[in-house]
Amino acid sequence: MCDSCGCDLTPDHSHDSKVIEVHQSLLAANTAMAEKNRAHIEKMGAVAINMISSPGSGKTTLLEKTIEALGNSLRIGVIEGDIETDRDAERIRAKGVPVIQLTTGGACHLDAAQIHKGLHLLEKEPGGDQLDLLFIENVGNLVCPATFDLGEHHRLVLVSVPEGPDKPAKYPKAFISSQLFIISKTDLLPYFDFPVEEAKAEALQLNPELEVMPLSSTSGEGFEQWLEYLTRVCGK
Ligand SMILES: Nc1nc2c(ncn2[C@@H]2O[C@H](COP(=O)(O)OP(=O)(O)OP(=O)(O)O)[C@@H](O)[C@H]2O)c(=O)[nH]1
Ligand SMILES: [Mg+2]
Repeated sequence: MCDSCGCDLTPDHSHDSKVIEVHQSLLAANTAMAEKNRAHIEKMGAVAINMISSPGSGKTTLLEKTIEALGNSLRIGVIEGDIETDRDAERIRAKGVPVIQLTTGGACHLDAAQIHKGLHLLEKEPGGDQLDLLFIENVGNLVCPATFDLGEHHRLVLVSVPEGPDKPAKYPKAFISSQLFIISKTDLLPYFDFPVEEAKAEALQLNPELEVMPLSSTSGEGFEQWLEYLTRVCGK
C-alpha cells in the first residue's frame, strides 16, 4: 500500500509511469482525431480557429461583433463549447449564422472527438456545409484547452484587461501553442492597471511568432486589424 495516496501500488510511486502512459495514449488518440477533423474542415473549404480564454474574456461578444462587421463577406460557422447551457449558441444563432452547441457535462475543455460530432451536426444546419471560416469557442478555461488539438488551423488566446497582464507568464501553454494573442476589452484600460507593452513582451518571450492584437468589441478599437487577420487566414 502506498503511504502517500493509499493506492495499491508501492510507496515509491512506480504507478506514476502508468498514469503518464494512459495520459499519453489519450492524447495520441485525440491528436489522430484532430488530424481527421482538419482534413474534414479543409474538405468543407473552411479554415478553423480555436478560441481559448478564461471565462468571460469576451469570446462570444467578439464573435457577435465579428459576424455583424463581416456581413456577407465571409461565410462563418460556429461550434460553441460550454460545460452547461446553450446560451452562447443562442446568442450566435440570433446573428443568423449556423451554430452548434456542444456541452461537455463537466469537462473543462473540448476534445477532438466532440468536434468530430459537432462538424457532422453543423453540416446539417442551413449553410453549415458552405463555410469560409469556422470558429470553435472552447470552454472558458486558460489551462486544459491548450493541451487538446481540435483540428483547428489557427489558435487564438484572449486575455481581457480586467484579468491582468500576468496571464502569459502564469499560463504559458496557451500562449506557446497559439498564433494570435488578443488583449480584449481595451476600452477598460483607463480603469485597470494593465501595461499592454509588458504583457506583449512577456507573451513574445514565450512565443516570438505570436501576433498580438489589442481590441475592444465595445468600442470597435482594433477591429480593422482583426478583420484583416481573418481575411488573411482565409486566403481571401
Ligand atoms: N467593457 C467591455 N466589456 C466586454 C467586451 N467584450 C465583452 N464584454 C463583456 O464581458 C462579459 C463576458 O463576455 P462574453 O463574450 O460572454 O465572454 P466569454 O468569453 O464568451 O465567456 P464564457 O463563454 O463564459 O467563457 C459580458 O458582460 C460582455 O458584455 C469589451 O470589449 N469591453
Ligand atoms: Mg462565451
